[in-house]
Amino acid sequence: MPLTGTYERGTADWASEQVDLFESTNGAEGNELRGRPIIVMTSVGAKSGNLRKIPLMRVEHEGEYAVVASLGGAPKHPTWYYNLKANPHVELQDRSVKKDYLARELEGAERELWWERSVATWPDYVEYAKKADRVIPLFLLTPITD
Ligand code: F42
Repeated sequence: MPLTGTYERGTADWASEQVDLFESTNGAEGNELRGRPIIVMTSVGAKSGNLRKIPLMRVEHEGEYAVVASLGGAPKHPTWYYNLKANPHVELQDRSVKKDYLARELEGAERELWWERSVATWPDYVEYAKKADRVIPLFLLTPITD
């Protein structure tokens, strides 16, 4: 069941502009960052209830995706972290394919497995983890198949 609501642009212009390009070309353009693939995730704002769309690095394995709340190693979580905690039903578009997913924050061995997969995709996450004085949260997005 796709998400419905009013799209409210984020305040990171560079990211919102990448969403614009990605969506206007149905994922054919704006689908990379420094040559590495990205996806666009739509979540429901924890406070606004509006739709929030953000580009994230593409970390995929057998139809499931991880999203990494790194925010470039900032000391605080990105606000989308709180959206997923409040509203775990998200949409993810990978190139031209958009599906519904349930987001679950990972811990322990499961988190380690997906952290390795994330770093293999985007090695900068290692630097971000050193810089941030917090444990960078990972969510696993599992397809909703109803
Ligand atoms: N960010 C990552 O954290 N990880 C990545 O792997 C990543 C990859 C990436 C690739 C390409 C690209 O262009 C950007 C990339 N980013 C990545 C940046 C990412 O797209 C986001 O810009 C960044 O993570 C910050 O997300 P944010 O949710 O903190 O957005 C900020 C900029 C924002 O828009 N804030 C709004 C504001 O008004 O301050 C609020 C947004 C929001 O969701 N508000 C909630 C609501 O209710 O609507 C309330 C949330 C709450 O409870 O406070």
